[in-house]
Amino acid sequence: MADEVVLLDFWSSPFGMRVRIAFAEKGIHWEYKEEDTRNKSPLLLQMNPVHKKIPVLIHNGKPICESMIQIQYIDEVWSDKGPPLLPTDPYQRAHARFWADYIDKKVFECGRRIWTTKGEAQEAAKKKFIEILKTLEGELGEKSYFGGESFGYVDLAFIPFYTWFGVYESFGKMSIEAECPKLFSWVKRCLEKESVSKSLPDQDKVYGFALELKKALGI
Ligand code: GS8
Repeated sequence: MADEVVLLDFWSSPFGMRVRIAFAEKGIHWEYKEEDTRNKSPLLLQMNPVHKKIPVLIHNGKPICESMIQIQYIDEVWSDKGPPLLPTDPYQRAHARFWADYIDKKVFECGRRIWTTKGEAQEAAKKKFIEILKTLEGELGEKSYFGGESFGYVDLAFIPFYTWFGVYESFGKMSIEAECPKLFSWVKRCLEKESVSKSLPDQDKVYGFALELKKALGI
């Protein structure tokens, strides 16, 4: 029986982008279902009753929630397809999970504060955001990718936020490339991969979306 793979997603979600890249890396055929996160479908509420958030991966009718858990699931279920996303060594796996968790706890929320606040709150968010990026840049060091020579789990966790860099830079009036040049070289290296470039939306489109969202939220 052919696998039925469905992703409930929203185009500008960095979390959804992670899963799209993982599918591309593994060469998996999947069906994209766009959700309206302000008018959630009965399917989304049924498949993710706890968080009610996208992305949701539905594999042969069974839901898997939370993007990094989905990535690990994809790596385990389709271990015979494409390159491995997580390292095999337990210590290296733990290390990769630590950095993906750091990204999850820090990047989205601090980035959101840059484009949704003003004045002192915005300045504090900008300062914190650069600190977070510099920490990630330190972890990357001289390596090509976070895990070493090949693209993997931590790269996948972080690269989707590149599509939001234009939003952070415009609203925060800052240059991420000037602050973190080595991290920016890593971004360019990731974008050279077709699995990444083809899975990510245009920065301008994301910027337009953030503008609309600000208006809609009245901020
Ligand atoms: C985050 C998903 C999320 O925030 C993951 O999958 O990694 N930890 C989760 N999804 C958002 C869209 S992206 O901004 C979402 O579905 N929001 C709808 C809501 O909060 O009601």
